[in-house]
Amino acid sequence: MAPQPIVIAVMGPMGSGKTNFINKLTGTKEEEAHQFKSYTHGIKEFTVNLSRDRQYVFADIPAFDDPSRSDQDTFRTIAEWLGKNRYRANVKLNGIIYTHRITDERMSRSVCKNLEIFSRLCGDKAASGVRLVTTMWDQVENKEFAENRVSQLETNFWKPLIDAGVRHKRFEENSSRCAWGIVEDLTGKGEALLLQQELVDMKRKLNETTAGKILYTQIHNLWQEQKETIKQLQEEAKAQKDPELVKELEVEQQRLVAELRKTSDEMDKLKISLFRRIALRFSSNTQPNQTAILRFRYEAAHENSVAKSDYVIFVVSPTGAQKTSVISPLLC
Ligand SMILES: Nc1nc2c(ncn2[C@@H]2O[C@H](COP(=O)(O)OP(=O)(O)O)[C@@H](O)[C@H]2O)c(=O)[nH]1
Ligand SMILES: [Mg+2]
Repeated sequence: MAPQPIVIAVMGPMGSGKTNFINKLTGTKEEEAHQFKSYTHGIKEFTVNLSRDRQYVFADIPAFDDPSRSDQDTFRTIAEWLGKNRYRANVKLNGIIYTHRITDERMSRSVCKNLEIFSRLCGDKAASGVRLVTTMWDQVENKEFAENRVSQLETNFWKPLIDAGVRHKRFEENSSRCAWGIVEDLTGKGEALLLQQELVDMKRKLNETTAGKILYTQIHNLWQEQKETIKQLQEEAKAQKDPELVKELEVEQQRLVAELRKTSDEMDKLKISLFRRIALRFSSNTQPNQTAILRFRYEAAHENSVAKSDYVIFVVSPTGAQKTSVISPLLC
């Protein structure tokens, strides 16, 4: 039987160096890399044969916040690739590289978004196969600044990942040697990512996964900000006397309303229905039973354990009146 390839996914925000890193591993410039390239579920994969019994597959995973596609699309593409293609066929990732430009002076919204979804998608169990890779070291002019950035990242933004066992590596040279140095110890058998477990083992829908819920929260926050900006623009336009400026404000307002509509559509696609939300309260019990139902009722009765956004439904009737059979179908 042919040995399984070592599969490594490369993730990170747009422009953080994913494709460049893979190009260094395949030893080619992008336009020459066709001989290695294939698409699986919309994800670009590059295969490198080091020897007859050692084959690598590097996957160039699309970033969130790409203006050319919706986050929902990106998320579905990643999930299909991770879930259906690999995990269901019992092929786990051997490693995940997450790239970050060390030259970035601050964490932009987009960089934060990518990092947050990435960490929720991985989960703690897979941490030993994850590498946070800082790129652009060869472009660093102020070494002290870069070292300060590393400390800030390690003690702040990356702390939960590092605490879970994720390691930071520097792509110091923008060379093939350096890229291989980073991936060479990623040969372990690999652990399932949280997203894979949730989608395949726990049969969750995409929007019900931990990463899906975070994506929803982020889109919801954006939607609220957009709404607030539109309101401010309306007030400004009302107070403005100069007709030219009023016109400009109205044009901007229209543009934002169109954006708000798009955000709202994305949000709707990720929304979890009321019944599914109730069902998910019980989903830790694969065999829903009376205890789970009682526990839920108990939690609901305690003000502090119910979030404002939770729906609480009491099912009350005499013993034997089929309460469980009414509730159970909601739990699958
Ligand atoms: N000098 C240098 N350039 C880099 C490095 N990483 C990425 N780049 C360049 O930064 C740009 C964006 O990188 P790319 O790999 O396309 O980012 P992606 O969107 O994450 O795939 C490209 O022009 C790369 O050649 C690096 O470590 N050093
Ligand atoms: Mg790229």
